[in-house]
Amino acid sequence: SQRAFIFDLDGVIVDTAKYHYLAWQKIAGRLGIDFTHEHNELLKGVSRIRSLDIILGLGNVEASQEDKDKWLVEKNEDYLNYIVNMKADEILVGVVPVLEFLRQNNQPIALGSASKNARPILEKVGILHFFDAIVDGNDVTNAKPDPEVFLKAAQLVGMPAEGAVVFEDSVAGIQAANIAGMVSIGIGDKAILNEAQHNVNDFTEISTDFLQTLVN
Ligand code: G16
Ligand code: MG
Repeated sequence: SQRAFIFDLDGVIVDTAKYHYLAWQKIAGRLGIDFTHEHNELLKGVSRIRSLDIILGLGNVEASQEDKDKWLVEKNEDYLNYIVNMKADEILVGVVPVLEFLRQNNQPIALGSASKNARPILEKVGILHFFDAIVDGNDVTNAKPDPEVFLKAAQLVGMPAEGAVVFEDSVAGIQAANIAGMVSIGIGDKAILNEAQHNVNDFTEISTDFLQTLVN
């Protein structure tokens, strides 16, 4: 049988968090805000606009909407300069074999990401062709843990939400999947992603046997 297999992007397919970090650091640095790696964890799966508000909050910086808009554009231009050089070797370990397995077993594959840059990133690393549908930051109004992004993804591939499988590295994303009645698979730290129905450190820990039970 078939079900929708929905992948988050950042932290699941590629580690773009490091590029978001570098780009945000420039903005934070100019504003005299100390923005550490630990702070960057707070931004995972969070929209661009919300991320800026979190960073400004860390430094107790108040800003006009005009300034914020300007910084958002600058941040993204900088980020785009980092991702333009991305190649297939930046795809996280074990992802491609899972995509290939799903393809071979005729399973619909979708992306469910908060990023507005999802499509060019998939293209850069050469795996855009695996995806039957892409739902990203351009398509949703409600951020995770709202299930909108995953519900739309299932809908676009013509599958019910119930029983769809979601691969996620953020707590909000796992919650969104659970709310949608989907099978949530946490990629990363089990202690942090303790609400997930299944946990793995990375895709190499997802066995063919396990995948087989999902597609039977
Ligand atoms: C990703 C990242 C977030 C980022 C967001 C928006 O979400 O995890 O840190 O702020 O996208 O990205 P952009 O500025 O490219 O629109 P996800 O859902 O792919 O993990
Ligand atoms: Mg993520």
